[in-house]
Amino acid sequence: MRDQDDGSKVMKAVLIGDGAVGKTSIRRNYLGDEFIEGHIATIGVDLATKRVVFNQEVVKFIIWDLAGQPSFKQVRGHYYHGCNGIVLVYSTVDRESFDNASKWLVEAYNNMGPLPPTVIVGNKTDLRERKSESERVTSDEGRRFTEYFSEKLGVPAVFKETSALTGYNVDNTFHELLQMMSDAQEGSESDLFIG
Ligand SMILES: Nc1nc2c(ncn2[C@@H]2O[C@H](COP(=O)(O)OP(=O)(O)OP(=O)(O)O)[C@@H](O)[C@H]2O)c(=O)[nH]1
Ligand SMILES: [Mg+2]
Repeated sequence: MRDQDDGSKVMKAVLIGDGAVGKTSIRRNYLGDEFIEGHIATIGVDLATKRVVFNQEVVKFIIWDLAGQPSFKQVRGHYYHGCNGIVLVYSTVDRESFDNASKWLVEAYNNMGPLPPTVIVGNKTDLRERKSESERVTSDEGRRFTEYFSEKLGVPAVFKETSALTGYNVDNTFHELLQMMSDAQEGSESDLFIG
């Protein structure tokens, strides 16, 4: 898709996952905004846009940062449409948020149909050391879940661990998503060409 104003390429992604796992914090870090200590729950949805140079082309990257609380389910439904990438976040120190990851994929599927390229993100790695083993979600668990989901549904997916506090792996996460989104777009354009 192209921006109507300046003709640059537009890529749209959606940030999903349980409340308080750090979606907004990751997004803010990516945009260069400072870290906020307290949890200010997103109300419905926040929109972020960033101009990135990707493969020597200026891309307008639009990120819909959705509220994780169950009460916003209906509102969220509207924002999945037209997105060609997903960042699904859980907290590596909140096992319930990891257990809920597949529910988020179901919600995405119900609103989008076959899923676009997805990054599964285990956030808050800076806090993991302080937690007991039973509370921590390990890297292996995150990786296995990602592989399982990717194979089962035939969706391009990668696994990343991040800290929105230190910024660890945040740029890399969005960069890989853009790469996968761009690959998928090229794939579908060549399908059209062949077909
Ligand atoms: N230590 C640490 N705290 C984090 C990290 N990411 C987020 N937090 C904290 O976790 C809380 C929730 O972060 P948010 O980014 O608001 O979470 P959210 O997923 O956007 O939550 P909703 O908007 O309610 O869905 C805040 O108090 C953040 O400061 C991280 O990587 N490390
Ligand atoms: Mg939020």
